[in-house]
Amino acid sequence: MTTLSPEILTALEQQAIELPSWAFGNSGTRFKVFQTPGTPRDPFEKIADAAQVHKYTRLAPVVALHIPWDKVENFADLRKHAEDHGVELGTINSNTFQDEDYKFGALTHEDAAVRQKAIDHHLECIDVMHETGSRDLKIWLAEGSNYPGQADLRGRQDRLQESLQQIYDRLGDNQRLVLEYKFFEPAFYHTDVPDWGTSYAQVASLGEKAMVCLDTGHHAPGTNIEFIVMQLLRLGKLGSFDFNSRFYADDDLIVGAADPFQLFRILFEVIRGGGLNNPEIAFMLDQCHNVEEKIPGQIRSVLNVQEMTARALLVDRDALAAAQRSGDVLGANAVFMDAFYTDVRPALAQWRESRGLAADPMAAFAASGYQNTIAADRVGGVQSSWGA
Ligand code: AOS
Ligand code: ZN
Ligand code: ZN
Repeated sequence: MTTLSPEILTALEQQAIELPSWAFGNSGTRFKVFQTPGTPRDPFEKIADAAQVHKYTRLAPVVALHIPWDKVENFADLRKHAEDHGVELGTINSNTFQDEDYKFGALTHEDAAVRQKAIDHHLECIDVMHETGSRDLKIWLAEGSNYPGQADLRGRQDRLQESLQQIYDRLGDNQRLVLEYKFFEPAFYHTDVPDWGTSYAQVASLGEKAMVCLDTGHHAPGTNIEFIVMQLLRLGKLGSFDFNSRFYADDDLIVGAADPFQLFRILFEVIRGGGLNNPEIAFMLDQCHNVEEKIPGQIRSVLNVQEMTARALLVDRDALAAAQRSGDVLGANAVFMDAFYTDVRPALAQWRESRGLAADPMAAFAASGYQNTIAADRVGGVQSSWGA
């Protein structure tokens, strides 16, 4: 069995992954939102479910919220509820993509009144952040156009800058704005924040409290995502990840499920760039569990991140650097692949037991009976995110 060094175990001990509240609600394909027994009926129940993931893995101490999906009357109550369950509230995600007024854009809209409405929504999110104790306001914009000529690309970019500036100016001293990019969808011809370069250009001109969010599912097939991770870390502008995996487009499937090697390569660059356990970077999941059970889906996800982190920490960086320096192409590749092919699961299971956790969190959760209890108790779980 591979053993993990004390340095690696210390790094793993500090790992913290942020769970998205919407992963616990029923979400949809374009065709059907399937109902899962026991689905939370309100944000309080989503937090309770998220806390189960942390209970069995000790990897997920923070829950990200979405406004308005997680709007409650009193956010101080929700914060207290989270703390009582051993987790804290994290990133606040805004929503300017489900409103009739935003048909032709929100922060980029030609009409100043619509832009103001979208800006005001973000100011309201900042107010919420003060109550929840959140640091990050995450902005993903569903803005773009479908046909060449439909929109003034340059004008929209200028308006976006002005709108973001107004939001940025409202941030508290310890708050940040993270701007997510996505190359297409829902618009198909152009998107206003399609790539890391655009996000970087926008946040760089805002100031130090603005960063880029990298969603792993938001790139064209074949994109070298770990290169982008490296570059953003190098520039000091990687604010957060939205982890998930994809086969085709923005699939929002379990991180590490489609391409564990890509996750390994990304995490290697995170480590190389000083990003692991760096408080400046939020390691968030952005996933939907449409056909699988949601709590086990999230447990599987954080374990996948942990396993690939452990493997990436196993890369012999001295040997790698020596091979790189001497032009030993295959030697360097072998050092890298040796770590990737190392099965760390037995060592991690043993380590978990030494910390008072179950060796197999998936099995322990299944045996706990929690899923049956919520299925019996909660009737009429609500759809919380994507889909009709
Ligand atoms: C949309 O494609 C993005 O990935 C968003 O980050 C996210 O899924 C949504 O805004 C929920 O907050
Ligand atoms: Zn995302
Ligand atoms: Zn997405």
